[in-house]
Amino acid sequence: MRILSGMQPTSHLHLGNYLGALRNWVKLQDEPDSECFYMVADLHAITQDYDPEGLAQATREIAAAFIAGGVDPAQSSIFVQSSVTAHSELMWLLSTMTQMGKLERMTQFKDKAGKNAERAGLGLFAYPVLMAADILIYKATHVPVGEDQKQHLELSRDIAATFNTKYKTETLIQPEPYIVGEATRVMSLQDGSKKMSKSDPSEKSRINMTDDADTIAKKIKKAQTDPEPLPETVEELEGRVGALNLVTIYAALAEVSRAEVLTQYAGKGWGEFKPALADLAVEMLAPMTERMNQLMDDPLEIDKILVAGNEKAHQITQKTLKEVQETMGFWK
Ligand code: AQP
Repeated sequence: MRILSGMQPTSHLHLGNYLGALRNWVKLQDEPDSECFYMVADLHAITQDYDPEGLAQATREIAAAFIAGGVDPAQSSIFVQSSVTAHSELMWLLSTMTQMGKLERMTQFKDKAGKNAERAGLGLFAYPVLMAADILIYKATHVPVGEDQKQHLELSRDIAATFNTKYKTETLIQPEPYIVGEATRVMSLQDGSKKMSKSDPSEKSRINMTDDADTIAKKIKKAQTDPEPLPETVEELEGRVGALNLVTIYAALAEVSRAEVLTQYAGKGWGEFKPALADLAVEMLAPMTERMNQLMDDPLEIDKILVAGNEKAHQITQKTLKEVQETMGFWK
C-alpha cells in the first residue's frame, strides 16, 4: 500500500481533521506493508486569502500536529507540498486533460467561492487537479481523508483513467479512498448541519487540537443540542443534527459505535452527557497538545524532519514525472 494525504496550513487543526483523517493516517502507517507520505498542503492553502507572514510557521505547526497525532517521521515521510516541485508540474500536465465541466460540479468550489464564483481565483477552481497530481505523482493506492474529500478523490480516479486511456498506458494508478470510522464528517458545534471547518469564523464551532481543557469544556457546554434527552436508538437521532453530532463525536473518541453510546446514555440529559464528552475529548487531546507545544519549541527539529521528508518525496515524484513526460512525448 502506498498512502498519500495532506492537510492545509490554513489554521489550527481541529477535531474533525483528527477524527476524520489524521487518526486513520496513523492506523495506515502501522499496517505492515504500507509506505506513507503525509504533506502539509501549503499550495492549496494559498487558494484563498492567507497571511504570507504566518505561512511558514503555520506549516511547522501542521507538521507538529501530524507528529503529535501519532505520525512517526521514522516510519512516514512528512513533507511540504511547495518544496516538492513535481506536484505543480504534474498538475499542469493533468489540467490539459481535465474538463472544466467536471470542475464546475465540485461542491467544495461552490461552497468556498460562494455567490462570487466569477471572481474566484483559478487556483481555487483548479484545486482538485492539484489534488489529483498530489496523489497520482506518488502512485498512491489509498488516500485517507474525511467524507468531504470523496468527490475530489473520484475526480482524481477519473483523471488517472483519462490519462491512461489517452496515452494507452498504465502509468497512473487509480487511488482508493480510505474513509472509515464513526466520524468521517464531524459537524460544527454551533450548527450541526455545517461541517466543522478551520475557516468557520466562529471559534466556538470547532475544537482545535491546541485548545486547553477549559476551552474544550466550555465549547462543548455551549454546543448545539435540543430539549429532548438522548434517545434509545440511532434512528431517533434523525433530524436532531446537534445531538447526532455530539453522539458521533463521543463514539469516535471512545472508538465504539453510536448505538453503544446510546445504550449507555439513553434517557439521560445533556447536562450529564456533555461533561462526559468533554472529559473524553480532553483525555485524548491533552497529551497531543502537550507534545505539539514541545515540538513547536524546537522549530529546527521540525525543519529537519521536513527536509528529510521533502528529499524522499522529491526522489519518488521525479521518477513518476519523468515517466509521464516520456509518455506524453516531450523532447528530452
Ligand atoms: N469536519 C470534518 N470531519 C471529518 N473530516 C474532516 N476533514 C476536514 N474537515 C473535516 C478532513 O481533514 C483533512 C484535511 O483537510 P484540509 O486541511 O485539506 O481542509 P478541508 O478539508 O477544507 O478542512 P477544513 O478544516 O474545513 O479546512 P478549511 O476551512 O481551511 O477549508 C481532509 O482529509 C478532510 O477530509
